[in-house]
Amino acid sequence: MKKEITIIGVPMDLGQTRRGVDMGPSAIRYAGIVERLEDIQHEVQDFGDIHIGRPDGFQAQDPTHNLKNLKEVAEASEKLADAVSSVIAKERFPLVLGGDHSIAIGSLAGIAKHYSNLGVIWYDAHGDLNTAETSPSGNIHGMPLAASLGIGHESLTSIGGYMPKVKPENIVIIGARSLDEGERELIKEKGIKVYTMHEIDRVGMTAVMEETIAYLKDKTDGVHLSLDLDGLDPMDAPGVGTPVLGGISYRESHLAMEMLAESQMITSAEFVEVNPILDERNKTATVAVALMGSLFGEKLL
Ligand code: HAR
Ligand code: MN
Ligand code: MN
Ligand code: MN
Repeated sequence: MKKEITIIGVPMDLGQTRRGVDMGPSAIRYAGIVERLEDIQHEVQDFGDIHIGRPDGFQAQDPTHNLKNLKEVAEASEKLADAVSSVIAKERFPLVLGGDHSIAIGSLAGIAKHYSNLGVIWYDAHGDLNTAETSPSGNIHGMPLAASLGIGHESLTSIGGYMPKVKPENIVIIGARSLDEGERELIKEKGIKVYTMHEIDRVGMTAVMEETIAYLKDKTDGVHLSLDLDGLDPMDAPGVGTPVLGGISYRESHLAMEMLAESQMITSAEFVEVNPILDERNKTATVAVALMGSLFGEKLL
């Protein structure tokens, strides 16, 4: 089915400390995302990039918290939320290109107000469920899912002027293999559904996706896919800032995207953490584009 898609680039690198991930949107465009989606008959509009302010190097870290670049991340999140929301208001499909994963705070703030029960699929090696208190790094890209649940610093939970964006029972995490202690506790406390690499190895991606789709189908009125390229194995997606051994393969990911396409349940998506400086000949952006092709219904025959 033909979709009207609007691409929004978010050249954000302030949610973590490795330079280069701000070039992710360019790398994904260079790998041919617009042509790829047009080839399968979608109507694609490229909104361009959200402007990301640079941190004021003369400003000392706020002594009341350990959150790096909090002000700049919060400002960018508000801008992104407005942009995403206006795309949905025009009944177009928002496809957000990162940038580090902190951008999900803004994406979800813009998306969730259009739904009464938004589902979220978090495809990632990490849980991104930290707060200032549990984070080992102070990096906000390790916190967006917690912030979207309304947990964490008020500057992050209140983006868009409301909270929470998503309910714990409407979340599915897929690919987890690096969780901090506080994240494990939160997963148990909130009863969040998680398919770690163990379950993917054990029952296979087909069963994981069938279960995920069945779990979200009836209780949600829209589902956002937040795909962190580090969910994939570093062999297939080397251009990421925090690679973790033993991830989901390209083939499994491709299958997962095809099953989501068949389900017709995805109403918004973001692809994040592509870092071309750490990449091998734009491989990770190329993988991201291939996965977007599958997500939007590309077929072999
Ligand atoms: N859990 C660690 C932290 O919070 C590492 C997070 C790395 N995050 C991402 N996003 N790449 O998934 O610092
Ligand atoms: Mn992530
Ligand atoms: Mn990750
Ligand atoms: Mn296939």
